[in-house]
Amino acid sequence: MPKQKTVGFPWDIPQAKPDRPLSLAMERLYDNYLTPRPEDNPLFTSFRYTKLAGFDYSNHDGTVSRRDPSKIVKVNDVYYVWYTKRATPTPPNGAELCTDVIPSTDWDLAEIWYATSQDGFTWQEQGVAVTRPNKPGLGWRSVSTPDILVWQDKYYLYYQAFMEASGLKGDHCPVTLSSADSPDGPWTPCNEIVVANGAKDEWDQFSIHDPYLLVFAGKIHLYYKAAYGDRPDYLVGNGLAIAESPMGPFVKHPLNPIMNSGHETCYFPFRQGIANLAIRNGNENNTIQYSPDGVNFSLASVTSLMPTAAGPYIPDAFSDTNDGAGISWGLSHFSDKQDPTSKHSFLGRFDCNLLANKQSNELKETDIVHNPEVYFAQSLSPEQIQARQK
Ligand code: AAL
Repeated sequence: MPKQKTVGFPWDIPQAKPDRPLSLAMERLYDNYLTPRPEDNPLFTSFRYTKLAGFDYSNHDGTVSRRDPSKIVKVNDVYYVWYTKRATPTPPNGAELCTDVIPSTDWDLAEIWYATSQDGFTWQEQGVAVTRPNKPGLGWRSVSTPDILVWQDKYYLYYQAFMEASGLKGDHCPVTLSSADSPDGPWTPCNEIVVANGAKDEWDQFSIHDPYLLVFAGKIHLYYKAAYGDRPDYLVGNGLAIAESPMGPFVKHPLNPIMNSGHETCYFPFRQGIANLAIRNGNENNTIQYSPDGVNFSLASVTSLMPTAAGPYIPDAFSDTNDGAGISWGLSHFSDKQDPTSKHSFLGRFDCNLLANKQSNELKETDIVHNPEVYFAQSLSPEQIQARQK
């Protein structure tokens, strides 16, 4: 029997946009998202987190911090990750009280270390990759927030090079690189700024943060983050600089900023284009976005509890693929800021389901139930309670 045409919106969810007047929200459902149900959307995921084995944090007393992991690469069946490591006599003490050995922020007086793993859960710290040069060398105060590029069989670590304690004037730094023939080093610093801060009064005049490397459309794409405007009224955005070889020149895209939201950068090849996790900060915080050209991004899904400073395992980050496979796990950091006497960060693993050829329905949950303590951790201060009781 032919189905009777309903007057109201149909019960069987139409997979394609139905030919009928639609509310703005329903127009958007079909225009903005790959599928009407997030559960069916390859660019929607929920996240799961697992603690890592193998790292020592000095009883989490704040003197040891590991944060801002790079993307993960696999070489000869071994996973590699690079990250900011701080090992200082005290936790960060703020810009006013910092000295040559006491850090201002969690990423001050840091070095770049690396670790390897066979399974992504248990890691072995292998040692330092990039140390701080003597003053006034680039990054003498701190080297942090690395990412890796593999290009023509050579390895390149890009990272933030601080020439003053972070927090003195802001979080100001440019980006430099070190290169090596093997992921185990030794790393040779290029001793040059490879992505310079913007000109005076431009949005990225003070900081080029979170360099993040992919090879796309035959060229090296370096995504980065900068915050513009005076704190606390600042806006965080991402920029793109493109080069034909690792030392540059990196040409900033004329449309920068290319993302209006998102703190630490996280991009990966997806099908013909590039996908992005917009994490922390901005109107489009907690979204996953997609761009066919690596420049112009649109919303692909909205999610929650995203990994901070995500560094995913990306098998095809540098293969200039036209058929990006997506991601299913990586490392992120967790910052313990509650107690100022033990402030530090530690690495953990996230799992997700952002595979282009979705093989399972796992990790496609929209209704994430949190432990009540997660809510009460966001408590009002005693002063705020008092003000509301008046
Ligand atoms: C991070 C990153 C950059 C900033 C600081 C350390 O989350 O955005 O690396 O400079 O915070």
